[in-house]
Amino acid sequence: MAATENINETPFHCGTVALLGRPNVGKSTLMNRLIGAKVAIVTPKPQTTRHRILGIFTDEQRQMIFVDTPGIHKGGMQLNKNMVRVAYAAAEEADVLVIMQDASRPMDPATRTLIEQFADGRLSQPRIHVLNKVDCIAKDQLLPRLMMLQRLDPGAVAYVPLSAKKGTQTEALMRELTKHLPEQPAMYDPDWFTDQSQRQLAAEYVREQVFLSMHQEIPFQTAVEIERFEEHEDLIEIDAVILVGSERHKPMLIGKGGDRMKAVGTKARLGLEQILGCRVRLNLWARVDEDWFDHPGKLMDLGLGSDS
Ligand SMILES: Nc1nc2c(ncn2[C@@H]2O[C@H](COP(=O)(O)OP(=O)(O)OP(=O)(O)O)[C@@H](O)[C@H]2O)c(=O)[nH]1
Ligand SMILES: [Mg+2]
Repeated sequence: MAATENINETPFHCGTVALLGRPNVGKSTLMNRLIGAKVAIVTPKPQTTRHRILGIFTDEQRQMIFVDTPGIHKGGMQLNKNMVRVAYAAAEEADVLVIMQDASRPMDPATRTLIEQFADGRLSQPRIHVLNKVDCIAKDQLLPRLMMLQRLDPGAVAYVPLSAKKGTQTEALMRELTKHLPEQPAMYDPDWFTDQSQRQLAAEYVREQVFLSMHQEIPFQTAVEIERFEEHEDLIEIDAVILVGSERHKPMLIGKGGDRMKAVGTKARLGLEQILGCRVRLNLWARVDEDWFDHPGKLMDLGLGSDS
């Protein structure tokens, strides 16, 4: 046997990477950027992500299974509690932890507490701190911020400043992550880029548009249920119901003469056609479901239980 037979074979690495942090720091934006597809919805409002979403990146040497998580926050409703539980559970199960913060905002006490919590070594996986949104800060603000992070968590394996939105320095993060992935074969088919079904994507794309078009507390009290998802030869037909938490929110969602719902539907449909790669007919309804966000059973039905 030729001695050189295996010499060029680099071992394959595969593992899970939990993306963790306070709401709105850019976790979903980063995951979409790293895998090159929009599998997680993104809005300027905190608490956009409500359940655990996988985004899978595969090349010749590695498979990275990113786990996007809900932002870690305090909130009194059952939905808030479930979201935070989901984030911590994802952290426990991951091979590598990426703890993100928003560089464009001063380090607030809640972010500091979160970093200290992970730094206490309760979880033994390697930790990488990501300082996101560096496109929004002056260069001279970066070093002091990185030094502060280093002081708060000296045991972390790396501190990476980047812009998820612009895609700057994301390769540096990928290189760092690769070092810490276990050597093992791929877990997912290399063609897969998410664990979400088309149905789940449809619900999320509609919810994204609701979040973008509504103000104040209303988006947080909306959810989307897909009642029909039918694949025809040349199009997918989807019936989706937008749940609102109180009677007074319904007319606000619908808008004058149905304008707002129509706009939500059009934008969601265009996004869905892009990701599903075919024509979509999207029919939307609004329904009042009082306090759905505080009912454990209803949350389970919506895929928002504490293990979602
Ligand atoms: N300027 C700038 N904005 C960013 C960057 N990354 C994310 N954003 C914006 O920050 C907002 C929040 O982004 P998300 O990706 O939804 O944040 P998240 O951490 O997933 O938020 P939750 O799901 O609520 O926990 C959006 O308006 C993004 O466009 C960045 O690198 N630079
Ligand atoms: Mg998110």
